[in-house]
Amino acid sequence: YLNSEATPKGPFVPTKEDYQKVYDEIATKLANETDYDDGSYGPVLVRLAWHASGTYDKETGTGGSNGATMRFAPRHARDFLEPIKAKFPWITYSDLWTLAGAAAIQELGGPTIPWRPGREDKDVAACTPDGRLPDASKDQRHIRDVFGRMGFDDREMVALCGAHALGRAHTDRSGFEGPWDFSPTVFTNEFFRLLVEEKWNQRKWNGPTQFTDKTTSTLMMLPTDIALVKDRSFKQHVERYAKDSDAFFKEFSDAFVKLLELGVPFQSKPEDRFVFKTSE
Ligand code: HIF
Repeated sequence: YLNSEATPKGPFVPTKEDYQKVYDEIATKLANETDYDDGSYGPVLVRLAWHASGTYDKETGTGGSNGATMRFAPRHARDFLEPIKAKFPWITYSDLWTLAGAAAIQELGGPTIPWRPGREDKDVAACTPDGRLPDASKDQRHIRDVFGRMGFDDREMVALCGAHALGRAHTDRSGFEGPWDFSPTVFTNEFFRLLVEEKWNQRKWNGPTQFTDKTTSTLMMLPTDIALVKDRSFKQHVERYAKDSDAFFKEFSDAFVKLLELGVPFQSKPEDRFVFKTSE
């Protein structure tokens, strides 16, 4: 790719500063556009980054964010990022989607998510078969199948699940409804605290099986979320993260960095990752 900043010697090679500019643009747009859901597009960007990455299969080495081959990229997230892609045409979609997820977590008060570029966009032939993303109506065996296929252990699976502190479910998308906690635009360990401290009853409604908190009946847990406290091995990490926010932030960051890098044939080393500056 050649642009105006290209030197006569060769193509434009973006530096950390160039990627920080993309980060800053995402952060500014997140701060300015508060008309969505609970006031932030951040959660939907986190979900985009995870869905782009979560098709990875460690046995075959297929799937993952490299390629931007996700067939059902959610419209809200794509629309949000399209002007940023237009402004920085040198970034690949797969780098942009994952960078946006990392940026959203940092901007919503979460841990830093060190990130590095190197994903290429591929055509539709590289798409993975459908059905690699998890089904929220299932139990702990399914969580272990899906995240085990990506190469995660129990501790990492539970840490990742803390991202459900962000955002909400929508009846017109998944069929489920509601937020997981009272601050769905702030990254916290509330998901774990509520799982442990609240009593969760099955919601009486016509929709799919989901759970609601006894105290306010306004919150939601998916069957896969409740599975985390039904399973003894998972539960010990839920209890630990409910008590220790720092441990959660640290272990979540490590697991999320790993998620965003699955299947990417980087030329760079892990120590070359960029740590972006969060906005003021
Ligand atoms: Fe989610 N997830 N997720 N998820 N997810 C939903 C929404 C979000 C699962 C199911 C759902 C992860 C794992 C799993 C986010 C981030 C992550 C919804 C609701 C469902 C059903 C969608 C809708 O109706 O809009 C299942 C079964 C998972 C495996 C256990 C990750 C760890 C928690 C990997 C992850 O990072 C985010 C953020 C949202 C909120 C999106 C929004 O629009 O607000």
